[in-house]
Formats: sequence, structure tokens, C-alpha cells
Amino acid sequence: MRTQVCIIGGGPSGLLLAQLLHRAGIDTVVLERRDRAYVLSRIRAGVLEWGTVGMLDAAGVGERMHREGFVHGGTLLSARNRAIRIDFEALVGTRVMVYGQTEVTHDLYDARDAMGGVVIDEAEGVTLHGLPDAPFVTYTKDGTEHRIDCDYIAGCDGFHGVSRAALPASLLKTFEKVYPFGWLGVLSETPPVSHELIYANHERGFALCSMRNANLSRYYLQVPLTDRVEQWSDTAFWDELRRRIPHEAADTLVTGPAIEKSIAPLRSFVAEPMRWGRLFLVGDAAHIVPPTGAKGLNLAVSDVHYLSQALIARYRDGTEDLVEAYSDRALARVWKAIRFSWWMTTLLHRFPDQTEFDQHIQNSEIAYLEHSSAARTVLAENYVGLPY
Ligand code: FAS
Ligand code: PHB
Repeated sequence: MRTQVCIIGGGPSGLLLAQLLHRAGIDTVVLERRDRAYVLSRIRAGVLEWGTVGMLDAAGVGERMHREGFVHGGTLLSARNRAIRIDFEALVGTRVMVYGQTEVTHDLYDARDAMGGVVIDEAEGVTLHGLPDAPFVTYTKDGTEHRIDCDYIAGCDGFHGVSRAALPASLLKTFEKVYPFGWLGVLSETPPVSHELIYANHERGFALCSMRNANLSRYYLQVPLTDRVEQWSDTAFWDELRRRIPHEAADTLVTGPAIEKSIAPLRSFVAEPMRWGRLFLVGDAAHIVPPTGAKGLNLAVSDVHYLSQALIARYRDGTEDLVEAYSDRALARVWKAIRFSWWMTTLLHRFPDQTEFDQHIQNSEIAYLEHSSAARTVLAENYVGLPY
């Protein structure tokens, strides 16, 4: 088989890239290791930057998002039972869209099917060959080995994929910070406790109240890395959540059975460069952020913005400058989001080795947000997404 761009990974970055390139007349094949049901079962991000909304619209997959998503003009931070509203619209004149990554992926798969696009799922042993300048990909499906010749490879295969490892060790540089706690997440078919998200700083640990729709709520608790999901009954989860969120919310919280419960570790990670010859790294294949700043999915989308621009220019005009500039352009925005996600995580969580000095710094940072519109503006412009 031959294609112009071989996309490894059928998650949001791979599917969005495929859709944008298709709309520009560029041929792609998507190789996905898992089956579609598994990919569509993953519960992940919930908040879309307005730039992401624009990209999904440009890809022609925004209709259900606008119909079913929630547009939020702000978010709440809380500490010591005091709530601070970050008013995105007043501070930076924009908003965010609350619409689950699961739904985004569904919409992208529906669009791929509608255009008759090729997504080869359950593709095993995907291997990159011929890099940096004469790429092809091999994989096995149903016991038969296949080869795809291509002009370019987009590594959209996430943190545990194979693309990043294809860069030579002499070229690849990685940067990592592992946080000493995880997030225990629960999905429940209950009405959200608040009309906007609540990010709660509490002496017992961080908590987050989010949502998917009017009767589907998403909650998180900071837990020690040693915790296992089995240790947390639904009752224990709800009791702990009530302790950490503002009393007014705790008093109105509607609880119910967890329909999904999982613990995710938190890390900051960046791999440089994000291009080697005709191989590009995109999304989680190149970077990971703690979910505190709601940046993971949104960074994958901005990578797709830069890469789709570069490949469209290459095929339409024969120009290589955006291809050459892809890694630097993407990394410039990635590192700003890495910083913001680290800052939000440090602001809102309890660290096991935290000193009293650290606690005073955290309290003063929160007090500064409460009393300074300049401080709230800095948080707002990063949270809603810096310009592409
Ligand atoms: P993905 O990991 O989504 O997709 C990669 C795809 O490649 C997968 O389908 C995988 O099966 C496939 N693949 C892997 N190896 C392959 C191979 N060898 N061959 C073929 N295919 C292969 N972000 C937020 O903004 N907010 C959140 O709250 C949030 N919560 C998260 C919770 C968890 C548990 C995780 C893991 C991530 C979370 N994220 C969150 C980040 C997440 O949303 C990612 O940023 C987003 O999925 C990135 O999309 P992709 O780059 O497409 O990677
Ligand atoms: C979510 O709804 O899953 C979510 C929202 C905001 C975050 C992290 C997760 O910062």
C-alpha cells in the first residue's frame, strides 16, 4: 500500500490530523493498535480550549460539540472554604468548551467513516523503517505482515507508542518531572455539583469537580501513589470529596454509583525534537502534562494545527519551511503549557515533603489570585489556551 502520510495512532491527534489533511486532498492511512471499542471507551479530557473548538470546526466535526457541549465563561478555585472565580470572559474575553474527549474521538471516527477513510485497527507490531528520509511502515494484522510506503510518518501514538523511540538516542532529549501523587477519578450519572468546574486546594489534598453533561459528572481526588482503586469504595470517595470542596457544594453534592473509577499518575514530560527527517511526533507521543491545567488534549490539537499547516503547504506549494519549523513552533507552545500545568499542580496540591514555608507560599499565591485581577488574568489566559 502507498499513501502520502502514514499516521500511527487512532486517538484524537491522529484522527484530527487525518481529517484536516483529507479536507486538503492529502491521502492518509491511520494505524491503530487497539480495536475501536477500546479507543472509544477511554475516559480522559473534559475541557477544550477555544482554539481546539476552532480546529474541530475546521475539521468539520464540531456540530455535536456545539449542540451538546457546555460553554463555560469561568472556573472556580477554592481554598479554606473560600471560592475564587476566574472570569475568563471579563479577564481575557474568551471561554472554554466542556465536552469530553471520548465524544471528540467519537465525532472524529464518524467523520473518518463518512469520508471512507482508512483506519486499520488491531494493527500489531507497527515498525518504522527507512528514516529519516525514505520512510515506510510495516505492521501485522490477522497474522499477515503488511507494508505501507509513504512520504511522511506522523507519530500520534501517545506516551507508550513506538514513534518516539524511532528517533536516534544521539538526537532525542527528554525532560521529565514525576509528581508524588495521582488522581483518583470517578464518573457518575449524577447532576454536576456546580455549573462551573471547581478546583479545590485543601489540606487533605486536591479535588476537582467537573462534568460531561447535565447528568454525568466527573470528579477527582489527589491520592498517594501507593493507593489502589480497590481501596476506594464509592462511599469513601464521596465522603472525602465532601471534605475537600467548599461547604456549600458539599451540602448540595448528589452522589451515585461510580460507573468508572481509575487512578492516573501525574507527570510532566517533553521529548525534543518533535521532528526527525520525515517523522513527526504529535501529542502525547512528544509530551505529557499533569491534567490540572486541562492541557493534554489541547496541546495535541495545537501540534496538529502546526503539522497540518506544514504538510498542506508542502503538498500545495512545494514549500518546506513550515515542515522545517514544525518542531520549534510546536515546542514553543508546549513548554508554555508545561509550565502552566506545573504551576497549577504546585498551586493546588499537597506535596508529601511540603514545608511550612511551602505552605505559606501556596497560601500567598492563592491570596494573590483572590485580590489581584492581574494574577487572575495570567491564570485565565493560560487556562483558555495561549494563541497558536
Ligand atoms: P492518545 O494516547 O490519546 O492516542 C494514541 C493512540 O495511539 C491510542 O489509541 C493508542 O492505542 C495508539 N497506539 C499506541 N501505540 C501504538 C502502536 N504501537 N501502534 C499503533 N497505535 C498505537 N488531558 C486533558 O486535557 N485533561 C484530562 O483530564 C486528561 N486526563 C487524562 C487521563 C488519563 C488516564 C490519560 C492517560 C490521559 C489524560 N489526558 C488528559 C491526556 C489525554 O487526553 C491526552 O492528552 C490525549 O489523549 C492525547 O491524544 P493523543 O496524542 O492522540 O494520544
Ligand atoms: C475532566 O473533566 O476530566 C477534567 C477537567 C479539567 C481538568 C482535568 C480533567 O483540569
